[in-house]
Amino acid sequence: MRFAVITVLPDLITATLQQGVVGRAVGSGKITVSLHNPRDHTQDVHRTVDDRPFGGGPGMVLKPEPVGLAIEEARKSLPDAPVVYLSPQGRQFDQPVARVWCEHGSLILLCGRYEGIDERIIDQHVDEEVSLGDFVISGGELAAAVIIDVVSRLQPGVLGHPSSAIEDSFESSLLDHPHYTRPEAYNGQGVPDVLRSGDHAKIARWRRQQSVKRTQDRRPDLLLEANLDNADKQYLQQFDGPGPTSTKAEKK
Ligand code: 9D3
Repeated sequence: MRFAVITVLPDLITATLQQGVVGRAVGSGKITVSLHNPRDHTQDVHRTVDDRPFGGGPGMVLKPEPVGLAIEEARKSLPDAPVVYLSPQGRQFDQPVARVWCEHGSLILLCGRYEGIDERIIDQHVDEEVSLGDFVISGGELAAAVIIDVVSRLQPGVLGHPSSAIEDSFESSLLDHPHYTRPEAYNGQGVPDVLRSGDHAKIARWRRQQSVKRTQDRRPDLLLEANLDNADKQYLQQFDGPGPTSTKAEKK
C-alpha cells in the first residue's frame, strides 16, 4: 500500500511512521508513505501557505496554489490514487471504508489546518471527504495517521498473526472479550476461574459470551450486523427483561 500525505505539519505524521505496527510495516516495505508540504511550493520570502477568508470572519484558510502544487507532486508518484480530504464535513470513516481503500493500492491524504482549505481545491482535486467522527481536532494530520494505521493493519503480513486481523473488533461486528494476565490477584481482585481451567472449549465459549453480552450492553447497533448463532441468542435470552409486549396486560 502506498500513501502520500499533503500536510503543512509533517512531523505530526512521522512519529506514527517510526513506531509500533505501522513502523514495522514501513520498515519491511509493506507500506510506503511520502510527505508533501505545501510550504515547499511557495514563492514568497515568508513561504506563506494561509490567508484571510474572502467575506471576512475569524481564522485563516489554506491558499489553493501551494496545496494544488503539493497534490500534483504526490500524483506524479501515485497517478491512480484517490485524493481523500480529512475534514469535519466528510462522511464518517469506518472499517468498511478502509477495506474499500485497500483495493485501490494507493491513497493521497490531504490534511487541512486553520479553518480549512480553499473550496476550489476540493472541487478540482478531491475525490472523497472523510471525518473521524463528531468531535473537533485541530487539523487533518492526526486523522491521516489514524487512517494510515487502520489501512496498514489490513495489508497481508502486517499483523504478526493472520487471525489478529480477523479477530479485530468490527471485522466480526462484536466487541472484544476481557483480557487478563499475571498476577492472579491484583489489589485483591482475582481472575475468572474459567480462564485458569485449561478447558479450551469452555474458555472459547466464555469469551464468545462476554463479547456478545458486551456488544448488546454497549453497542446494540453493532449487534444488528453480527452473525449470532442459536447458542449466542440463547445465552442473551437470560438477560431479557419483561419487554413491553410481554407484560401481563398485553398478553391478555
Ligand atoms: C467553526 C467550525 N469548525 C468546523 C466544525 C471549525 C473547524 C474545526 C476543526 C475547522 C477545522 C477543523 C480541523 N479538523 C479537521 O481537520 C478534521 C477533523 C475533525 O475536526 N474532527 C473529526 N475528523 C476530522 S478529519 C479532519
